[in-house]
Amino acid sequence: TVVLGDGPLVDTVRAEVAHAATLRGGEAAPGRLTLALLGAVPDDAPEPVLAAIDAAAGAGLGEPHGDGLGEPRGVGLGDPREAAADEASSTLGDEGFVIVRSGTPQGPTTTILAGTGHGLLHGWFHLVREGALAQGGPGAQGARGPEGTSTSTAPGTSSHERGELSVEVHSPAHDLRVLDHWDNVSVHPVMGQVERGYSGGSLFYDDGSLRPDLGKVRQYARLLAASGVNRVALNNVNVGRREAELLTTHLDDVVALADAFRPYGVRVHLSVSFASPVVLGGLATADPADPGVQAWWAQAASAVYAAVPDFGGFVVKADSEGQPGPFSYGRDHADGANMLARALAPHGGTVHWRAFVYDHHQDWRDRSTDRARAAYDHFTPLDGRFDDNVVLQVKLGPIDFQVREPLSPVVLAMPQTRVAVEVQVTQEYTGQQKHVAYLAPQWTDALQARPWGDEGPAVSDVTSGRIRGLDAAAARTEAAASGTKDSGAGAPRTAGGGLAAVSNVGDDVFWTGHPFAQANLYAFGRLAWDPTLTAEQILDEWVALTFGDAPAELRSTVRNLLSGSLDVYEQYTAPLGVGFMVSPTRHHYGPDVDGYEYTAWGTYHFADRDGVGVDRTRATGTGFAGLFPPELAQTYESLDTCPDELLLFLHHVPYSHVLHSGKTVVQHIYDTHFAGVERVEEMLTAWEKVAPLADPDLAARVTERLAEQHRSAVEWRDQINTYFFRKSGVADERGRRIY
Ligand code: BDP
Repeated sequence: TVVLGDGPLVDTVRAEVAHAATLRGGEAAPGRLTLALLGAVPDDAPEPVLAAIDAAAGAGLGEPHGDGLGEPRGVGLGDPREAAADEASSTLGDEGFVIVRSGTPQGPTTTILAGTGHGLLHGWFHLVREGALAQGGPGAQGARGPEGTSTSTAPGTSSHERGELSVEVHSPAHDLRVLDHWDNVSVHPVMGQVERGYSGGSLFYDDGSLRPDLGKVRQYARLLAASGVNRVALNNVNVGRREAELLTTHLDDVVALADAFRPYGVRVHLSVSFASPVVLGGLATADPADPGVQAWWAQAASAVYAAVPDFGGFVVKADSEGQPGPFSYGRDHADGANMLARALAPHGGTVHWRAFVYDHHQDWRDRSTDRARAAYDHFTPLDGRFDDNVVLQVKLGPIDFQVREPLSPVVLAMPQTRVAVEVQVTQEYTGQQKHVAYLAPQWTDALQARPWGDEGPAVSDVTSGRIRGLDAAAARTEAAASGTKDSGAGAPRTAGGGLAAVSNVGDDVFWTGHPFAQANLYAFGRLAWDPTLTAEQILDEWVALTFGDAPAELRSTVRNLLSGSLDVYEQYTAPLGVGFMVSPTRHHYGPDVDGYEYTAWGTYHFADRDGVGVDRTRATGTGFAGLFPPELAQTYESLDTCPDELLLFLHHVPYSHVLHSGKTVVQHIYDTHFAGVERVEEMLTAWEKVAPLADPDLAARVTERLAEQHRSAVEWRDQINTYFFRKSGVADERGRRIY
């Protein structure tokens, strides 16, 4: 293996290559492997390397021309080598890479080229992934060569064959692939060190200060880079005093963390308090229109960039759940976001402005207010007013990271805004890393959905920026006229908002509390890079990378436990998209059907003796169903077409209402809750069989968590079934015991 080029990330690649050589299996690819920066390829490089440059130059992403292999070298004006390298560089961008494989009489050769060390690093990890799949895929046979792995059709990926050469060009669909840490520097009296953290303490902070040894953070950077994440926000969106000070008096902490992440190309961001000019700067106001406030932020941004030149930008939770914001000064959220954006713009920074804005003091008796539509009502009137370096970060669902919600309609309604979708990798509402819940299917369903109809663009075309600025309906008509399916594909790519996620990692020895929850972190990174992957493909990769050396029986059991685990969780918890029903006192863990029903938080199910569910129709409810593109709005509005799994999110129905499945609502509740517990019991049995094959510490942890999952699933089943039995008075038609 040869690595050509210089620079910090190239050194990282060299170190990775050297490390791999010490491992069993050693080489990441069979035969001869060259990794090279485009600018570092010598004129007398071997033929496949030279061919790779031409290939990258010719393979325009998204719109490959010709066979993707470009014109033969030597055609054109000027120095053809340099011209080809330049063209290849611009095709590949900051993080892309090209892989060329060829057979030579001396054996197979693999060449990876990139314009940057970052691209080279991604190329290396790509090979490692393929190698793991080849050696230790989850299938019982355990052998799937790279040729057996499916080729993705990601927006940034193209692959071509010509003669002896096979060429793949890869680049990420999203430039911004951000993991938000809800870590507190000082331990919060209620939330602790990490808000909604289920993996021990923070990797970064310990009881009020930065950890002196950041060795684990460096390993974490490697884990993130190998998964596809390229940005990390270092502190909680609920910004306390000590956390706010990261921007000023404790900037050294940020410098140290940025140094730990940098070798793997991960850039750091900070959550900031909108009130910083008052709280930290001693000004009398934080009004975004005030020139003194603007000057304060400009100065703060300059100081950060002087210390951390590759700083990413700010994350802001404003006017939400007690956080300060522009509303206090009679300004709107475009005024607030743009003020910060202008402070960052000279340095190339981005503002991630969260759309999670709602009134958490609403009156539960007032059925005309609906938390599900709050973000839409606040933000869609502002479309077109945000500066180019503002990303509006919208939670996947309109309420709050529940196991089942429709997509937030805000994502689809702001064509002139860079929109990011935010998911929760930390399992706040999905079992808190005590329950197995592989979340990728939820994310792929949402990102791959085509809300404007089958001929229209996918949701990930919005987050990647491929349909930004396009009227989606027009894009769809255009696609129909030209006979193409994916109308996003031909559109020029603009800066998209990307994806963001709340991290599930802490200082736990398995990183994520439940060892299997690592799969969620990995899946987020992979989907942020390529949102067209399937949840099952990603699971195969994760199992191969994590359990590659283990016996096939263990690998396939782990895979089976994870696959479908979200369905199991959904079966024994809140039914049919109704959401919440969680315990407020146990921080959203475990059942409490009426826990939020008579509070101000806006999360209701309206169960009474006759029926259950929230009427969000246009005809008789809050009108939320009407906020979607027309066909989807119609689907949701009508009881005839509303998908069963979202029924109670969108409609209030009698218990006797018959679902598309043929069951009544109440019988569905009984059946799924019994079935969910049975499936957990099957999981327990399956795990018991293979646990002796696993590392003893890991086996012990998984065994302990599965036992807790079972206990909790039984609790859920009994409380939910009893509740609905007592409310409705309808007996289980199969006569099972309900307490
Ligand atoms: C809720 C969490 C809360 C977060 C909030 C947010 O319970 O801890 O602060 O989301 O996203 O789901 O800001």
